[in-house]
Amino acid sequence: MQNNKKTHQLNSSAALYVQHVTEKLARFQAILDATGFSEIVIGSGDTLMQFQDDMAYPFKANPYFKEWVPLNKRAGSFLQIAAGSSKPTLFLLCVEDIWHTAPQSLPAGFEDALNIVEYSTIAEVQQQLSSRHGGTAFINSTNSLSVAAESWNPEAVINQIDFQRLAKTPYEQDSVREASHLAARAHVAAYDAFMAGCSELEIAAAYLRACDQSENEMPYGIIAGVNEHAAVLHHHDLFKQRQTPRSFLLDAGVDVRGYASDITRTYAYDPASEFAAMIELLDSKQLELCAAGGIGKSPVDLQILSHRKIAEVLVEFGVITTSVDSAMDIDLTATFYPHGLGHHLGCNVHDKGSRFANAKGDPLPAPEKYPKLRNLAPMVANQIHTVEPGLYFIPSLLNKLRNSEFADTVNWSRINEFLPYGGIRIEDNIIVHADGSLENLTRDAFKGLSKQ
Ligand SMILES: [Mn+2]
Repeated sequence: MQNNKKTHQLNSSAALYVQHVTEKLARFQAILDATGFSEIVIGSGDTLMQFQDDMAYPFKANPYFKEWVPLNKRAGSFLQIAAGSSKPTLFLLCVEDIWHTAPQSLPAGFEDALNIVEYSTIAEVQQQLSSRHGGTAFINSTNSLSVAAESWNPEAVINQIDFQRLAKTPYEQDSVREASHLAARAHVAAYDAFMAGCSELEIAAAYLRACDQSENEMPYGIIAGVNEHAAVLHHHDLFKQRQTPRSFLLDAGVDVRGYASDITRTYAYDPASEFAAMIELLDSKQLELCAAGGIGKSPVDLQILSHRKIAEVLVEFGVITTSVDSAMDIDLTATFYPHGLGHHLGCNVHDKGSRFANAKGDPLPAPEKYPKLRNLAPMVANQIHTVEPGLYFIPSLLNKLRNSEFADTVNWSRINEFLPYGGIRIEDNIIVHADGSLENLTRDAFKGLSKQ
């Protein structure tokens, strides 16, 4: 029974993959037409050696390659997308190697979408490059095919590729959906480890075991903050010492076929604590923010709305002593919520393309109040977004506030009560469907599990 189910899943993702490649071919044909090149060749990247050592850094294929081919461990591969061709050609490096395990291969059925050529020297790939007018645009971290400088990562091509990425194919959506299911299960295992009093490193080990992945396979480093560490936005340096548990923030995803889920949950050890109530209120605000998205909605407007929601939580818990409106006027929430509401998600965890006004790559201006905001373009159909408001008690930012003219707009004794809990972030991944509906991949993935 189990086997049948597995076979069915493979078949359906292979069918989706064939459809994905067809759709990407049409989009890249438009890029070739717009930029005048006769082909685009994308390299997966090269193995990078550590300085003065015979050890390599862990290899990860770049997102431009992963967008086409789910081989994220295969260095030295090239995908050739030629104008007018019905299939892209995948060049795979195949040399005798007694030191390493056999290289990663494509999932069953995926090879139908590609012409596959095995090569042993780079000259064999170079011989296949287009000699037609317009020539080859080559996308890779190094110019390993020795194309002319102006044809290596041409900005016009890169911008067009980034822009078309905004709308995700059904295959891409399915990959992030599957990555959400795997990650949700692992989040619950991590929660159980936290409640058992485990160290941050032990919690991360429980997470990896539950999703059956290695640390190098994670789409980004696991952020697992117990107690005050929940206030460190990217707490990657996980502690080995066990601590008396109060709070726990876990930001971790899973990679499926090169596509990431990106999920954050925050838990209180004591469900009767005020911090638990604060998490619950922020959770309801986060759901309101998820529902506020949609086709044509501006991430900038949502960013402003998210600051209002954070102000509402701070007022409710007596952390700030001003009204929501005056907190917005003096930008008081920036002390407690110093990051963006979310980002576009895909084969880059922070996927590209959402800063552009058009396919040419003309930049959209960031709002004056949030100059670092990267998510600027109105949402489009089939885009995947993260929604991740946060509320933290970060000592360095609080010290700045204490030394500012607005020091008396907060209740410092309340802040001292919450400081030992670090902070809260709740992050879901949402598909904005073409029919206007919103699919919350993360909430769906947690349904039926023992912890949400
Ligand atoms: Mn995120």
